[in-house]
Amino acid sequence: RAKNTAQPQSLDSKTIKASIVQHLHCTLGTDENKANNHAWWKATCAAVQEQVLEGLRKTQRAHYLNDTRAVHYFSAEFLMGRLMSNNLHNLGLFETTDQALKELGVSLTDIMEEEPDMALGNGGLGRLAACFIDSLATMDLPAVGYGLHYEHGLFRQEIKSGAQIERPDSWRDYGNPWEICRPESIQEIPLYGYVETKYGDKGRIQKEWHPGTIVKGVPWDIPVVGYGGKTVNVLRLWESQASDYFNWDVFNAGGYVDAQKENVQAETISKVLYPNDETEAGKELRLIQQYFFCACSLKDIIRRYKRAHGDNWERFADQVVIQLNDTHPAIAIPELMRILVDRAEMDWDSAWEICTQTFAYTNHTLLPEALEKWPARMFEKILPRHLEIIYEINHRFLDEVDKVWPNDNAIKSKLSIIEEGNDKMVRMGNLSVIGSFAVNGVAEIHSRLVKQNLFPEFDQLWPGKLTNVTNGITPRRWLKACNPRLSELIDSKIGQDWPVQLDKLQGLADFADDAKFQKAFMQIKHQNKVDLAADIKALTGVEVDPNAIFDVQIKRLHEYKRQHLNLLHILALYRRLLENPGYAMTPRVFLFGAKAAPGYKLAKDIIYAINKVADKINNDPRVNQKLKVVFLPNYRVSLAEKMIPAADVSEQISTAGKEASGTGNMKLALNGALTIGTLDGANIEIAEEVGDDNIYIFGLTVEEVQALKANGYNPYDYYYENKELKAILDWLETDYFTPGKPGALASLKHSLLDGGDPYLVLADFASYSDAHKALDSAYQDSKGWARKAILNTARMGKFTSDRSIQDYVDRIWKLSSCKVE
Ligand code: DL6
Repeated sequence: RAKNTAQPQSLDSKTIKASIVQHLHCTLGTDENKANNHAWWKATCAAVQEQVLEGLRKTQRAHYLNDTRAVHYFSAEFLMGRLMSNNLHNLGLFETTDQALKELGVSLTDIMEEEPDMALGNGGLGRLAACFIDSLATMDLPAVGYGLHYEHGLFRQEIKSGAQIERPDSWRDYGNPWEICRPESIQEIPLYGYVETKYGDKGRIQKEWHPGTIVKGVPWDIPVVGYGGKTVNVLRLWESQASDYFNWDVFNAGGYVDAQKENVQAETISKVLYPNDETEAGKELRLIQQYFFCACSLKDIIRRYKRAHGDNWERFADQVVIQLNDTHPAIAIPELMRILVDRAEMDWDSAWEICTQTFAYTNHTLLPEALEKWPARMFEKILPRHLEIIYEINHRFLDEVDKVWPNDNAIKSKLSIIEEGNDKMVRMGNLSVIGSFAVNGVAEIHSRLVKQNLFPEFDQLWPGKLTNVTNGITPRRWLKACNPRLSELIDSKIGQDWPVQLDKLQGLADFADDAKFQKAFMQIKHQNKVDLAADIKALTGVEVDPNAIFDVQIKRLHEYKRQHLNLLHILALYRRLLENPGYAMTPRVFLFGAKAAPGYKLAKDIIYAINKVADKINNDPRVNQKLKVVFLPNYRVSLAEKMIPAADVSEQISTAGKEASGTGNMKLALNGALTIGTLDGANIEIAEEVGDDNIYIFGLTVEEVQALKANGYNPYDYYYENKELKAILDWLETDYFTPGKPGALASLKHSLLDGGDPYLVLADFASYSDAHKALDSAYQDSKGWARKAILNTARMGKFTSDRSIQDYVDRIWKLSSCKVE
């Protein structure tokens, strides 16, 4: 098992201080008297980056000299967040830099707030990619992350009168100190045009793609520092620019304005991240984005391969493994085929052999609306040669299917890459399975459902190809850096290895009943809550009591994640308190953080409803000593880092079978929050680890959900049977929460009744409410609660992303680590 036990390197504070000041003077052209926090932040980044680049140079040399096999992680999203604290911790320079800055009269905590989040992702899928590249570097594994250098990441969310407003995100307006432009590795990428068929030697049919345009891919490298600071890998992100060749042509013909138009069109490709989580818009630009970054990345990989192996392709699949993060990069499969067959003039079978030994694919969702399909006519226009190649892959694949299921047209049409119909579609999921040597889901239950429900025939056809790798999170960011108080306490009990050997947290279980340790653990939780309460006040003006239970639901807003189930329960508590002011409950603060896709009307309605209910409750003196609701705007990685250490309760309440894994569930439990959750995604594995006494499981199981739906689910049954539920839903139609605007929250009620309640919110309500009652009474027993919280932290070892990466290495990638001295 690849393990990094290296202790972080040391540099004294005097040296760091001198370097920061030097950069303040010579890089930023200012001085100690004039510099504001932003300048100090930049100067500190520059000083840290010197160390980072030294590590990068050594790593690249070691990988080159050892001619290592490497994994190439293709992902349309990398949700990196801020890098300064992460880099300082991983280099082992956090305390020294803190000290150096103190001596200069500057606060490290304050200047870290200057860093904009690098939000080049929507949610779980993008953040997983960020955790994975951290683990890869920490475990000294040769790896490159490949993606898009979006000019604008995920939109900034503002809340105006309760409603979400989207504002553009500008994460690199004043330059990003961590990235390095590499003009020496620019690639040119063809698009559009037509395909010419030629006859070559010995009657060989030769296809030549005559592109209609060419765009330039400019690489930006973000160094990824492993914990211990030895291996520094690269995240290479491609920015699109107009190709010089085309510009000059038009320009010379006197078309200055047209040349500018070309510029704008080309630059549009990497302009903005699509803000849809779990759904695909089917937009031409999105397909171009996908092709653009895959084509650039493949060229980059091949250039590097050829430097070591010349034109001999035989070792390609030994040296290169490409992991497709969902189907977004699936177009890389026909692109590699095109390169091998059309450019390297390889025969089809040899090319296909290389391809199917190179790619592996991770599935992240079962939601039908998120399974990508592209209209064949769109392909034909943008990537005409790729469409031909896909047809050929499909034709040969269906011949294989016919051997197993002779003359079975139903199976053929189900497994085909092409969905027939008036508007033929290319199914990227099927293409990914067919073109890969391994396919994995992201939690046990999800992988089982991928096999049983999504791709059962593929599983029959290729036994063993479909597998599971349960997700994980990096404990460096999600405990060590974000929760320094708890990290220090853990260090004092079990030593300092746990960030790279998370199983060691088990050692904390010995102290779960130790009164002194319980006190220290819960005092830290309290202090983190005090800090968060101050942030909440600053961000929203709402005052919350750190003695209340902090109950947190933070994730993208989606019906399947059921923030509205949480809201219905809040309304139930509100009603109970109004009807019975003595209603026994521990004071509770419900905290939400969530962005809705801009075009997802009901998701935005739910945000509006949460805010309106929050306004009413927070200003109702009859209840606001016991109940508060806060929606924190602009949920993002850096806000998660503040909320997670302060959470007592973690809401993981998706409809069973819908959340592939979840990773927020892992982060919260690691920081000592107790989960209230359904038997869905990784919740099931978390429950197995922490034990039934230390988690609050409720609701229908996957099988029960399926049975209920099969028998004809009628939400009205629950509405009429449960008086409380009926009263709450009816309440939403009045103007109680939106004075003067009756019906402003009614869409929620309608989706749950006339809309058929597709995610079974009403069916799970009673069980959810009971679980909350049990949780509330458990909190009354402060020692019992402390024990549960400690055991959650102690038993989360499985969920380090180092374990996930080790699983990929052992079962899929077959990589070896390469030490960097
Ligand atoms: O695997 C990472 C993450 C899971 O933890 C979430 O459960 C899942 O919803 C998310 N999936 C997506 C799907 N996007 N697409 N396509 O973000 O992946």
